[in-house]
Amino acid sequence: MLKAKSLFLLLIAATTGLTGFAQDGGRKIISLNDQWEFNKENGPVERVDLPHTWNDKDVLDDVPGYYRGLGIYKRKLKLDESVKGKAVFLVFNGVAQEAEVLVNGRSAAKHIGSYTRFIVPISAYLNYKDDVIEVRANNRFNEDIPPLTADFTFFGGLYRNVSLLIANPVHFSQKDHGSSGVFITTPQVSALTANVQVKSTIDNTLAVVQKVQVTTTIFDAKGSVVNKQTSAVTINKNENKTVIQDIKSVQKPELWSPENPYLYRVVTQIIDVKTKAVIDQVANPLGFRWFRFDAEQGFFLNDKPLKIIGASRHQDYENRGNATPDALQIRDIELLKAMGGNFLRVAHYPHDPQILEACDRLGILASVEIPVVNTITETEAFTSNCLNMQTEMIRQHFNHPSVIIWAYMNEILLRLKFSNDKARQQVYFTHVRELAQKLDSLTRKLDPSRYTLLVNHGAWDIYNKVGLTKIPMIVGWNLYSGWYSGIPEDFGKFLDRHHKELPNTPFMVTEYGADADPRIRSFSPIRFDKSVEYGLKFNQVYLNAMLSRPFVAGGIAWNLADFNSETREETMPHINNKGLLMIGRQPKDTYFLYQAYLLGQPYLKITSAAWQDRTGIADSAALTSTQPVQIATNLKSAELFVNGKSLGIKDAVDHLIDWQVPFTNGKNQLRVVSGDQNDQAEIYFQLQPFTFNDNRVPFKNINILLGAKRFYIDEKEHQVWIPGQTYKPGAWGWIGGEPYKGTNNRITYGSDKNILGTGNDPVYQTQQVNIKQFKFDVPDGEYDLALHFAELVGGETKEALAYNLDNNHKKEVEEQRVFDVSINGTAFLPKLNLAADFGYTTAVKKTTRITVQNGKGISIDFKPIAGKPVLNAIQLRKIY
Ligand code: GCB
Repeated sequence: MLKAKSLFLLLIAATTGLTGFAQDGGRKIISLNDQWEFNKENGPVERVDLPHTWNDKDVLDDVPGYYRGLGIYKRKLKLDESVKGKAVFLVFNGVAQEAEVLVNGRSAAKHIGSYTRFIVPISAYLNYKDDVIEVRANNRFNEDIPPLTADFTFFGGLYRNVSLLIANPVHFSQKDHGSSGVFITTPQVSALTANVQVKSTIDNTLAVVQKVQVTTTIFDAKGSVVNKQTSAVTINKNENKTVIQDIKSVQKPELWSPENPYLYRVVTQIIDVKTKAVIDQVANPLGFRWFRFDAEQGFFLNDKPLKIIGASRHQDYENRGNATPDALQIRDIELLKAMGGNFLRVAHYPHDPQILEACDRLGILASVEIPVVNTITETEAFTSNCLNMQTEMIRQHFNHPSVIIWAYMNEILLRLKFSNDKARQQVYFTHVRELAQKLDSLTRKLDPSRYTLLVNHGAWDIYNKVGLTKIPMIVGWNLYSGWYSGIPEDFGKFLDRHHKELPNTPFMVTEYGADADPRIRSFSPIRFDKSVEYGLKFNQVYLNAMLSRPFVAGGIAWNLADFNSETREETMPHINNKGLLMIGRQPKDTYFLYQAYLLGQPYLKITSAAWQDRTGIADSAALTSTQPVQIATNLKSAELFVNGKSLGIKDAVDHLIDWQVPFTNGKNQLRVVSGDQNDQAEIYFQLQPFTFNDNRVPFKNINILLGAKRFYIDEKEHQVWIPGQTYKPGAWGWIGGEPYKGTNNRITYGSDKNILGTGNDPVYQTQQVNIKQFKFDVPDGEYDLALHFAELVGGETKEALAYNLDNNHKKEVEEQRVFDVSINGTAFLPKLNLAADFGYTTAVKKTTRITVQNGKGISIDFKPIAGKPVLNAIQLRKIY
């Protein structure tokens, strides 16, 4: 019965993010990621491998929403007779979000919640011949399961690793909330000596008493045994027994920290007393560290002050939804480390186990939270699901030295329910407070060694009134002054307010960020323009404010990378652009800014080097166009060379240096130097003539945005769009009208609506309203002209979305808009009615070839018939 011989020849072991095992360790873990059949309810069957989501494609289209329903996965299990008598389990690292597991058609288990592991014992259902597993996963809306609403997409599916665990009948408990069954703490720890406590629970599934030994061995990073303890244990039949081992006085433990993430390995074994065979074995990480939060002085790790600076992360990836393979998950933590970050907020739900393992290895501190976001449901089922998720999270991730905080609520009063019924609202607030209190108490009980955290948005009064700032050990504030409201400089005032009014409560800035679409650049950045440049300014102000205030324990950027959020529209529909990295993890300029702020070694980087194709209008009568170039550095000063010529040495201000660079037509070599550091970039510049009669600057083509002060780089078609200008004789520009300013007093930049029928939304999201004319004073020749329009006003009133910049969503006052467009006096688009002819917020592109003759240039006239004519963008290309 307790034979340790390897019996599972057909099966190949693979990584699972589960605790380790050894070949002779009595258990086998085999990946079941391959060979699944999948179908949506009533849909066609396809062959898939895991990780898999059924929403990876339908979040990419222009159609709002995504499939939220049932998905059915089936797979054969090839087990032979030799497995009979073993304890066989299916281990699911995460299924979104309700799951039922059937074995040979019989229901073996159900699980609620997308983000935690569950383990299903299946021995009782197996025939060891032609076993079939079926997983019925459902990501429908269920009011009893958090998250109810949130600014991220609730992908469905078997989106994390699945494995088979074959254990002996006596094994470390698989019944404890998906945990390893072994829990490690360091009740006493200092640089001189430490005590380790190992609590293991063993299941005896046999109908006979078992006498075993439990042996715990601590190995150092080199593999040498540091300490070992063996306990004799007798376990009654069908008993579940907990063994506590106190390993005293580990001398001079090497401490774990971000600079030196020294990991020990704790291997716990169940050993057959008679045969000395290892019946079961698990390994867990161990880091020796201690920490505290202080309301006055911030955070301390191993008694040394440490400013927490890091980022939050969502688990999805470009084109893959949440089905992100292990290697890409781990790479995120490497990118965070390479940025100089020391903290990961695992938001807004527990991530794949690989994430915290990587944090342990790389020295990234972490907080983990359950997905109770925005609102709660006042039912017992909701409460019990929350408590269960919190328990699963803590039990499953308990042994990670990187984890220092358990959190449980995010911006729970973001949308105030029952605003029209104050009495009812008070009842709701009471329920919220009670749920917070329950989660906090549970957390302190399950893990007294870590801190609890509750995260609020910047509405100071309401969180204090409801009492949510009194419950957790640390308060988190998600602050967006200078984005959703106010100016970046308000941020510091908020920090000071907390310090003054809650002087005994440690706090962190758990979120801050501004959208930055890397395709958008601006030389006069303003709020909501989505430019990378605004993002840089915003982050500078925030970093300075936090770094200069010791009482701020830390700041956590929102977000490490852009992520899917189906309900968002804006310049990149369905994506939240607050990442320091893009959704495919390419760095944005803001990522480089963080490196400049945080890295210890000398750092020098041309931030916009990735913007390789630029265009701009020649400085009057010159053969250059002057545009800014920025570098990020932690050095005092640097010198910039353009095509070998020095532009002088400049000092860094808040880790950035700006130069005004006179770009010439064609290739421009940039080289920045400081001491022995340097960085280079090659920028291809297309010079636009200041006036068309300047033969030294031949005109090729120009792409112009109207109503915009931003540049837009269409990386797919390699087109750079520049902001429009008022008409200048001899050159080009618009006459008449004003930039679109939104409706209902929305404070947006242009429109924040998804423009249908294009991936180039920014081309259509701004416009000149009431335009009279657009002129190009080009010389005679053949030209291709393209006019771009979109009706930005009207259309369906969407449900108010908490996060879209426009959360006003009043029905817009539509006015009839009909106008004639003529080119050089000839009708081109008579009686154009964008809404009626093409639909609201739909990209309309009209092109034509024009012969310019008799020195007349091009003049496009807009004549209103009803309402005000508009033009969103215009392109001109000279053919010959
Ligand atoms: C928040 C939320 C987060 C959003 C973020 C944003 O406060 O906690 O889920 O994604 O703001 O970008 O608006």
